[in-house]
Amino acid sequence: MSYAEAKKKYAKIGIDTEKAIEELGKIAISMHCWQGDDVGGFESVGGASNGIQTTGNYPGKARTPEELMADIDFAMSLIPGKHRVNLHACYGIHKNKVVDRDSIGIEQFKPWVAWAKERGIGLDFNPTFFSHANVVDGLTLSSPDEKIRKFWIKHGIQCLKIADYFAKELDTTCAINFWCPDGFKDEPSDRLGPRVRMADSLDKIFKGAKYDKKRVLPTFESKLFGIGVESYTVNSHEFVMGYAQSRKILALLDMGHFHLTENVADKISSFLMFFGKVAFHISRPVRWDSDHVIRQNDDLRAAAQEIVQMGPENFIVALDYFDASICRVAAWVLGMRNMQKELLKAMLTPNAALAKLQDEGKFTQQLVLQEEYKNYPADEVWAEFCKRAKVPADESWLAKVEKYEENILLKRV
Ligand code: RNT
Ligand code: ZN
Repeated sequence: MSYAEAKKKYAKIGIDTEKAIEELGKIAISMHCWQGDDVGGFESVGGASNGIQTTGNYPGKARTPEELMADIDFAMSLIPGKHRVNLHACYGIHKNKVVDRDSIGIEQFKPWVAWAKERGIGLDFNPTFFSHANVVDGLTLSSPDEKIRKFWIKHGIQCLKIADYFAKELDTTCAINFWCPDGFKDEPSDRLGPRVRMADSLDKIFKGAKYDKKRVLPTFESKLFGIGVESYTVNSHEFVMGYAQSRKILALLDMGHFHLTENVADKISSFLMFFGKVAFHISRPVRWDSDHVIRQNDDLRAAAQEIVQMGPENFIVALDYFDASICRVAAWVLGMRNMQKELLKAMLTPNAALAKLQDEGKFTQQLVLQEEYKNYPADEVWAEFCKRAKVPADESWLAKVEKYEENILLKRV
C-alpha cells in the first residue's frame, strides 16, 4: 500500500495523516546519554554501582566524552525528528582532577552546552546519587549521618544550578530528575525516620539553589524496590506523590518501578489532573526493574495512547534503559524509534470516536474497533514521516549501525 492509499483509508475513519506526521515531528524525546556507556560516566573507570547496575559486556562502549558525543550524534542521524539529550551529573567533563559531586558546577558542563548549542538541542539533567563512596549503607539524602546528608544536599544544589545554566544557555526547559537509591534489603525498624530526613534534605536542596522556576522543572522519581533494597525504599510511590504534590514539583513515573502487574499507563490521567504535567521514564522491566530496551509492546502502546490523548505538550518523555549486552548505539536507535512509532499509532487511532462508544456503553463495538484499528496501515505513514525526515524508514538503519560498529566501536580496545 502506498502512503496516498493509507492516507485515504485513515481519512475514512476521520484521521488526518498529515496532521499526525506534523504532530509527531514536534515531539522531542529526551534520549538518555547513559545507554552509551552502561551508566558509567567520566569520573572513574569503576562503572555503575551503589544502587544501580547493568548487565552485559558487549564491546565498543564509549569511554570518553568525545566518543559518547560521537555515538549520540550517529544514533540521532538514524532517528527522525529533533530530540533532547538527558545527562547525568557523573557525565561532567573534568580537566585533570575530578571535582567531587558536592562541588561540580557549570565548568564541567560547558563542553556539553557547546555541543548542544551547535546542534540546537535541549539538555535535561539528573543529579547522580549513586556510584560514589558517600552512598553509605545504601543511603544518601536520608542517611542518619548529617555529614553524608550535607554532601548530597550540596550535590543537589549544584545540580539545580547546572540545570538552570542549561535552560538559560539553550533557551529551553530543563527537566532535572531526582532519583536516589535509598532503601533497605531487609525489614527496617524505622520506616518514618529516613522519609522525614529525605523530605528535609530535599527541602534544603530546593531552598538552597536559585533557579528559573519556569524553565527548570524538578521531577522526583519513585521506586518500589531494587536489587539490594528489596524490603523498603525511602522514595516509595506514596512518598514521592505526597512530597511532589506538597512542594509543587513534578512526580516522575518510571515504567520499571512498580509491581509488574500494575498498569503504569493507568496512573497518567491522575497525575495529569493533580500535577498538570507528567514526567516519564520509558523503560521495560522483565520480571524486575531490568531496564531492557523498549519494544513495541502493550505497555508502551498504552503509555503512548495516554500521552497522545492528554496532549504531548503536557509530558516530559524521557527514555531510561541500559542494556550492556547488545550494541549500545542500536539500543538507542531502536528504543527512540519504537517510542515514536507507538506515539504515531496512537495519533492514528480515532480516540474521540472510541471514547464516545465508551460513554454510550457500546462495549462490543469499542473492543472490536480497538482491535481492528491496530491493523490499519500505520507503517505507511511512518515511512512517509521518515522519508520527509531523511532517515531510513525500515530496518536498513541496522546495516549503517553495523558499519559504524565495525569502523569505530569495535576499534575501541
Ligand atoms: C533507577 C532509576 C533512574 C536511573 C537513571 C540512570 O532505577 O530508574 O532513573 O535509571 O537515573
Ligand atoms: Zn528511571
